[in-house]
Amino acid sequence: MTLTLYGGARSRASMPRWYLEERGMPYAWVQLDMAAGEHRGEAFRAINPFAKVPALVHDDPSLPGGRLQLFESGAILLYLAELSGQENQSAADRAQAAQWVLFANATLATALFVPSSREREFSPLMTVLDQRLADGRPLVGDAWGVADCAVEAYLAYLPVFFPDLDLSAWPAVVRRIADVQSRPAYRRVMG
Ligand SMILES: N[C@@H](CCC(=O)N[C@@H](CS)C(=O)NCC(=O)O)C(=O)O
Repeated sequence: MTLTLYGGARSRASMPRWYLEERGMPYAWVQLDMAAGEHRGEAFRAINPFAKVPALVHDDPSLPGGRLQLFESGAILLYLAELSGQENQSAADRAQAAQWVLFANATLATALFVPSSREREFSPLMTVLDQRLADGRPLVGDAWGVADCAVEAYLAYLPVFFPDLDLSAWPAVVRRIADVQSRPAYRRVMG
């Protein structure tokens, strides 16, 4: 089986790439030259017709047609979680993992990156998240997993995209960002 992840420098592809590194799953990394518009070219549109990264190609004889092509970072993350065999297995745990991945990609991402939402939503959302993270425990089950990867990846974007933002009102978030930044797999991806 071969996993090929397509992304760009400083793109959302860092999230599934971090997950692959954490789980020790072999993969090929294809970094598109997005500044030159490589993601809009015919070759990549055959993988994701919406011309956005990340995208994942999974080649495996057991798949219909021998291949699966996936876009949307959340869908890619959840698929990798399933393939890894290292996530919580109950239906309830899987549902909660999906809940956090969707929260990260829809609610949290909007509150961070859409300026009109940021003003209204960022602070209350961070307050609730801080309370949830205060015990230092994983979001689902007893061990770090795909839910943590999705939420922490966005939290760790904060000092990158908003270096002047004061996070001191949310100490658990600050601690979680520091934990993420010290993880070897994260450092391999983010440098
Ligand atoms: N919801 C999508 C968003 C994908 C997305 O917007 N990716 C950006 C990079 S982070 C992109 O490819 N932008 C290129 C463009 O819009 O031309 C996901 O999570 O995968």
